[in-house]
Amino acid sequence: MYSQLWVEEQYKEFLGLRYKVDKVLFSGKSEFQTVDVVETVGHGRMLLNDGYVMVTERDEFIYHDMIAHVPLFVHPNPLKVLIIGGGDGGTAREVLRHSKVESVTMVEIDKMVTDACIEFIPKTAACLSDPRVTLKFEDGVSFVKKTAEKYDVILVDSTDPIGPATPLFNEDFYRDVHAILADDGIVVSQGESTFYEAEMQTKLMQIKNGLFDISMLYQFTNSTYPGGLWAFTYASKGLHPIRDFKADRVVESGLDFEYYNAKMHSSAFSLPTFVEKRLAHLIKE
Ligand code: AG3
Repeated sequence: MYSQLWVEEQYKEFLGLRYKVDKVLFSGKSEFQTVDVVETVGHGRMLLNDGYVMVTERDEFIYHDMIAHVPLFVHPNPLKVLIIGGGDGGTAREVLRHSKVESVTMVEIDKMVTDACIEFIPKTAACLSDPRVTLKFEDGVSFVKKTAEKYDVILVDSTDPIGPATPLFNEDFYRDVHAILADDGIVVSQGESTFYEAEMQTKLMQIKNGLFDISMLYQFTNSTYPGGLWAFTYASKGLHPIRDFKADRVVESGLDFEYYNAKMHSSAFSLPTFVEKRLAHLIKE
């Protein structure tokens, strides 16, 4: 008898993505959302928040390479990095590979997510014991409002704009992010499905266009997010992701990547025509 247990992400009431499950490792309900970790047959361990796939061991490297290395190879001296969300630890893991980085502050609203990942997905979460990491289990929205610190790079590694992440897609939040970003700072945010979340993605671009000197979008593919095609938004107070990118730094870093490389860095900003048509007026470069 083989297992007949499947997990399905239901998306937008018209799409379902199913994965065969070997074993349920953790199921909990925090005050913010449901948190599940399952061992899948085809994608390794998988974290779901409110039934939405956040991370699978098999392909998380794509998302985490692209959220972290694009800004960190553009910024000439990224010493202080702030991560909003990112409770699974994958983003922090990639940031920490940059030896220049002196401190990583991660503000995750839901301790249950991080605890479950530390226990069941060490591939992403083991890095959180690094002495350069400060973990804060609190609301990212109020953190950016009250902190007196400034950050060189801010990464908004959020879930979809439902549940606890909803305010992370609002202008108020980005006004505060802009205020705590150093003068040459960069902010990269989870930018949703280019294909299915056009409205939300456009809204995020509008917000960033209004607040930052540079505002762009770059894409990657991830087989376990609905539609496969997904995006990050890039905004900065001046640093341009391609003009200010020194490809030699990637080689000089001595780091080895599974997805990211210097060509991928620049090409990710090339947008398909249907996306360019929708966003051209909001891209500021
Ligand atoms: N952040 C969530 C990306 C959005 C996934 N959406 C979905 N499956 N409907 C990923 C966190 C990785 N650190």
